[in-house]
Amino acid sequence: MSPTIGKTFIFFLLSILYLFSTVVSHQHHHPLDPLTPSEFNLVRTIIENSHSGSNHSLTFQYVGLEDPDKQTILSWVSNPNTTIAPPRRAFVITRLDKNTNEIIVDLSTNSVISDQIYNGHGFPILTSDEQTAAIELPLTYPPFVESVKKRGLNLSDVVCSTFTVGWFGEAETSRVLKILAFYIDGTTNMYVRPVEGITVVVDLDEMKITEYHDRFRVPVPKAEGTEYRASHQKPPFGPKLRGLATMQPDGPGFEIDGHTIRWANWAFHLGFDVRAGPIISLASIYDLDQRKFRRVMYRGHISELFVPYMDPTEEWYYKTFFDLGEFGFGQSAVSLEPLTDCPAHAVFMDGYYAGQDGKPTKISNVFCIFEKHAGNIMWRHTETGIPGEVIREVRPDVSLVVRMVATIGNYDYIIDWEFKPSGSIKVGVGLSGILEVKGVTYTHTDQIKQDLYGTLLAENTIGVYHDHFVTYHLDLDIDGTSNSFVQNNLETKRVIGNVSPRKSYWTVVSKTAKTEADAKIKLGLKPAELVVMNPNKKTKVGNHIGYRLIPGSADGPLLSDGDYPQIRGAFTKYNVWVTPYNKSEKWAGGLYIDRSRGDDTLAIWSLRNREIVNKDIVLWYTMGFHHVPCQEDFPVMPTLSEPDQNSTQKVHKNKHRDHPVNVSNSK
Ligand SMILES: *[C@@H]1O[C@H](CO)[C@@H](O)[C@H](O)[C@H]1NC(C)=O
Ligand SMILES: *[C@@H]1O[C@H](CO)[C@@H](O)[C@H](O)[C@H]1NC(C)=O
Ligand SMILES: *[C@@H]1O[C@H](CO)[C@@H](O)[C@H](O)[C@H]1NC(C)=O
Ligand SMILES: *[C@@H]1O[C@H](CO)[C@@H](O)[C@H](O)[C@H]1NC(C)=O
Ligand SMILES: *[C@@H]1O[C@H](CO)[C@@H](O)[C@H](O)[C@H]1NC(C)=O
Ligand SMILES: *[C@@H]1O[C@H](CO)[C@@H](O)[C@H](O)[C@H]1NC(C)=O
Ligand SMILES: [Cu+2]
Repeated sequence: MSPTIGKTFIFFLLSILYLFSTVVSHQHHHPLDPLTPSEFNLVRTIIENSHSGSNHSLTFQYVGLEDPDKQTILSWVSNPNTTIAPPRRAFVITRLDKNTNEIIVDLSTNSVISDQIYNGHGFPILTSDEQTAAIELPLTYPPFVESVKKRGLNLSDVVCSTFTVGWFGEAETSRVLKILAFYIDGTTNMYVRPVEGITVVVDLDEMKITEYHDRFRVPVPKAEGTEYRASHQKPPFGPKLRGLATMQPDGPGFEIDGHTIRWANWAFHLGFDVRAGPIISLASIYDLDQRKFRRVMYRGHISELFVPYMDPTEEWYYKTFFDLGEFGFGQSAVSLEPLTDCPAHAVFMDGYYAGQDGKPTKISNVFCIFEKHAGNIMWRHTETGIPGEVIREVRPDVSLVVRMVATIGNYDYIIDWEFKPSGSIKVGVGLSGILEVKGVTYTHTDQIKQDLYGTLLAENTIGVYHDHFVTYHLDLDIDGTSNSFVQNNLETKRVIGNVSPRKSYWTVVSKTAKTEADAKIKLGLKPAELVVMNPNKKTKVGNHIGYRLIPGSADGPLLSDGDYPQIRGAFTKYNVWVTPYNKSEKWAGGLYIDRSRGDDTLAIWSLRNREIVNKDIVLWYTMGFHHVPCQEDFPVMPTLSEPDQNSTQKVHKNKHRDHPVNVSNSK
């Protein structure tokens, strides 16, 4: 039976060790549990008290668990009954008087452990509250009101949205963002109806408009044919599921104990963070022979999502978003709908984050957890070769899925962590939602004589070319902390001499990466297996124990290295990087990425070229997609899922439609 199940990792062979005994339930907290609502309130009180006198303008930009050191966690996990639980601490980033402060708060002693001003480049995550405040500003700003009137539009049908502005070599940067307007009369599909030509710049620290331009007018794309709500579609509109549902009369096959989830041979901890969204920790797999859990992944999460658009004109050039570090995947998470976002038997979990005022904000049903069975076969064999017998063995393909959806403006990202009984972990991203489009005067491709940086999707509507680079931080600890990164290269060999009718064959030549420089890899250039393995452990027959990365879409950046967005997004230059573990290296684009200058990225850290042989190492993996919008992406996009599809296939082209669309539009 082939062990090749699952797309992103294959579990090789199990051998010995690591006791990861019963994961604790009698303790109040697992030390990796996200902060609770009362802990958020406590953090707020402690910090406000420490700033008494000047707290009127204090804003909480980030509040999250300050995770204990790995060694502390590992010794607690291996002996939770006798080890004292590590102290609960919060890491907080505030803005006060135009300064960014980094604060560590201890929740057992109610004290501030450290509080320092950050003096480097870049700014923290934007809060929802400040973005909500910013989009109100244009609606009462006389020049904007005048611009709307001049276009013959109704102000009450104008809605605004926020856009980060990037960094393009400016010596001085402040916390500003741009506001763009959209028109909603007659549709809810606002993002396909941009009001072009207007630029509004808002300074977030002042919370006022600091720059305003109205450079040109083009028609707002029309509302007809943009509606996506099923209730507004002409029948027959389907397919209808006719009561189809998966049933689990005996309840789900998994167990949730606080934030620890156990299913089949898996156990892991699921955390929620306002920046990362889901964080999977301490994933380990039960070894039936050894009767113990063995460690696979200490910590895995999405580290950054870089989305640069390819239109260099005045109104569009700056659109080079870093969705995690600017908007927050957790902050952008939406409540999942039972029966549509997740199947009937899913179990839901809520998530909490601190609002700008430090008070806890709840996202109900932020995660769903379910056993997935799509009717597929995991493994089968019918044996008819034995006289007098027919032996049939079939195993259904069932896996455990943890799902979250982050809706960042127009785009919806469906994040799945899928655990398979084979030992593989599959990370999946579904790209859905609505394209970010540009309004133009053109109504037919015959009129177009110049590069429009995109595809004409409908009258007056260009879908602008762009990329999505999803970078994962995967701190694998295969059967222990000391691991190596090995490339098994498939190399063609000539047959020398007259020993065989064959002239050639291929074989595997393994190479262990010595330093970080050896492990920077652009995928797809040569056939190789990429394995994180434990050089200190072997199977009974002597093979090493490891996990292989089975990549999905491997597109790399096409921007020039010296282009500002690419300097900031330099961590996308290679699909794979390996670094030695360092607790502070979590965010591939840097801790402060809004207006960053690329001086705190994975690409910079790796220049130290540290040793990575038989060390605690972290694997960074970037899935990339070049998105050339096609007419079928309008008025909504078919969901593109990775890594479910052929990596060389062009995004969205010729994909089946699984969204309501106006078919007469797509001829
Ligand atoms: C400022 O902090 C003090 C505690 O020192 C608190 O009593 C007060 O309510 C805070 N003011 C605001 C506006 O949050
Ligand atoms: C820890 O204590 C609990 C309850 O007292 C017990 O059931 C469990 O077996 C203990 N675990 C270990 C690893 O000693
Ligand atoms: C603006 O709204 C009013 C009232 O709803 C409506 O009568 C008018 O036609 C609208 N004008 C435009 C240009 O859409
Ligand atoms: C579909 O699109 C066509 C062409 O844009 C338009 O005439 C028609 O009204 C649309 N139908 C619906 C149901 O939106
Ligand atoms: C960990 O990484 C940070 C950021 O790259 C660096 O400043 C620090 O020196 C590193 N610590 C160690 C022990 O290497
Ligand atoms: C993916 O599709 C391309 C073209 O459609 C084909 O050449 C390639 O072999 C496929 N790759 C895989 C892994 O199926
Ligand atoms: Cu896209």
